[in-house]
Amino acid sequence: MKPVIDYSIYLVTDTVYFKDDSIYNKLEAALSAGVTLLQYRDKSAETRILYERALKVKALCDKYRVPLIINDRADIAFAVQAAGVHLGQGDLPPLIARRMLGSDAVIGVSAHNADEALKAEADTADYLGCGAVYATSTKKDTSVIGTEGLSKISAATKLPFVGIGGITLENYKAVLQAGADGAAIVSAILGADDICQTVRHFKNLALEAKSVKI
Ligand code: TZP
Ligand code: MG
Repeated sequence: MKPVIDYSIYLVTDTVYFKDDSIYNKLEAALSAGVTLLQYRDKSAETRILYERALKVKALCDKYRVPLIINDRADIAFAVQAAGVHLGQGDLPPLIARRMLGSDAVIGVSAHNADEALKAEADTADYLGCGAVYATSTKKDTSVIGTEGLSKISAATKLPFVGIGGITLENYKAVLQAGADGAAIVSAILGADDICQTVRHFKNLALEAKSVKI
């Protein structure tokens, strides 16, 4: 069965945090404090290293019963039995990843506008990652779509979607108010002095936003 996913606090990793093994303590802190979904994203490691790191991240996710998504690589997702894969516009087509991973796999697609969102929906994507919402030093080769861009995607698609790019405790609620089901976050969590406290803070904001919606 396809897992039910809570997209509200979607932690995404970045290669810079894999310089040493302290990343695993950081991820465990974030998972223990209530991250709802985790993406292992590591753009420059060799395949064997990617596989070994993904296995470690998978063990942590399993401990906290949080689904794991692998960035770019359907083969690594299959190898570590992750919940699914996240694909950019230049990665494998979603339908091919679906054929590789099966109907229960969670397939996410990066969409920068309504056309890409509708194409991903037709290609059986389960969710969209939309951004960059705000400028970010974590990924410089991307354009900024703002919360206006999120609202346009929200109007165009029925798929759940998360905002990504420059999302912090200060602007998280604006992302949810633009229609997003959650936020994909790198540096505001992994770069925080107190990761547990930061994730709890995001959690409180998510709960507040939910109670306003109801
Ligand atoms: N895709 C669009 S922006 C981004 C990615 C992977 C990086 C987000 O990182 P941060 O540190 O949360 O801005
Ligand atoms: Mg990619």
